[in-house]
Amino acid sequence: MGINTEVMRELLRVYFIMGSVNCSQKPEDILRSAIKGGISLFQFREKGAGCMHGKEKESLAKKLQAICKESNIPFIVNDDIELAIHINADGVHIGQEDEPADVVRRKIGSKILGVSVHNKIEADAAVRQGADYLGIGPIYPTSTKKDAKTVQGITFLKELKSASLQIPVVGIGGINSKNTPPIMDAGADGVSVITAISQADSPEKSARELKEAVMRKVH
Ligand code: 3NM
Repeated sequence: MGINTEVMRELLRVYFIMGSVNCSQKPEDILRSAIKGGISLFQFREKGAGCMHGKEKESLAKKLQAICKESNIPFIVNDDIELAIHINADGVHIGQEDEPADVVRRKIGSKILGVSVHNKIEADAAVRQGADYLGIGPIYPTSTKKDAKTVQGITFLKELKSASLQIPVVGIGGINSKNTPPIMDAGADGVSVITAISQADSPEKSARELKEAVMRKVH
């Protein structure tokens, strides 16, 4: 485990994820605005058609990392463990297609480790292998992740809650401030979003509304 469980729960409240292809304005501007609105955690996810690679990707990662640092927002890297280690990110988020969580845990030491899971077997394995939090999705339909699994609603979140899993959990997929309440009621510690913030006219306002929706329901 890389981080105190209660601190992790607080960081998951409004978890903003983005890469250059998700942004209609400059990524740096969107991130600054989202931070003003009250996001609690940021993930750099440079994926999808037309995304950056190599040095260009690293350069954007460093710029966004520096912006997060100014505001003490932990900076998580999606999938790219080498990049995360190279730039000394605060953590990594991996899916089931990536290296096993225990292998990643050994590579990253005490950095934050998030794992996407879709059923109880994957969840139990991720916990055993040293995950700090679980990502559960897609809760609602999303067009952002082309290879997203079947929409699962809040069923799996509820199952995890009734299993009394102690690990912090965050919902993902098609989430906005309006459809946040059921996710929190089902036992999530917070919501992670791409479009709701990255494509908003005002990322700041959108982040603030998400935070308000989450805080009304914090357990
Ligand atoms: N992972 P938006 S859904 C990155 O189900 C990601 O694991 C998902 O984007 C999963 O907030 C998703 O725009 C996309 O729907 C989330």
